[in-house]
Amino acid sequence: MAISLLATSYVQFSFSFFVLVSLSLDMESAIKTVVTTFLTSAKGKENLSAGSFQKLVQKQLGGIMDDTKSSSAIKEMMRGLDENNDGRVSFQEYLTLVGYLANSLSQSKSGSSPDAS
Ligand SMILES: *[C@@H]1O[C@H](CO)[C@@H](O)[C@H](O)[C@H]1NC(C)=O
Ligand SMILES: [Ca+2]
Repeated sequence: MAISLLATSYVQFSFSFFVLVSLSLDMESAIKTVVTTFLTSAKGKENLSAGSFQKLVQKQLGGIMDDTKSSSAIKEMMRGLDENNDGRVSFQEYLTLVGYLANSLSQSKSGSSPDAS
């Protein structure tokens, strides 16, 4: 009896441990994707050119953002991200976009998005 109870809690423990591990691996791979997406798009350079940024947004963010088909909308967004106004998107500036998207996602999931009337 005691053994089977222990066994049950062990199974539960390893199950929740497994869930925890797979969740964190999920997050790890998401972070790696964020980094490699930038590096691949930058093609060895430190910052993204306007053209590379546009391709990145069109290829990777069409499902999460509106207006990714409009190159003028992407240019406008890039101007907003380009804090030092050098016409390029640095890794930090790119993270601003990632953070903005993550924030919008969490607001729409919790139902407190301003445009979710
Ligand atoms: C890339 O951007 C960073 C930060 O904006 C800047 O310090 C650096 O000089 C830039 N590098 C190139 C190659 O343009
Ligand atoms: Ca910049």
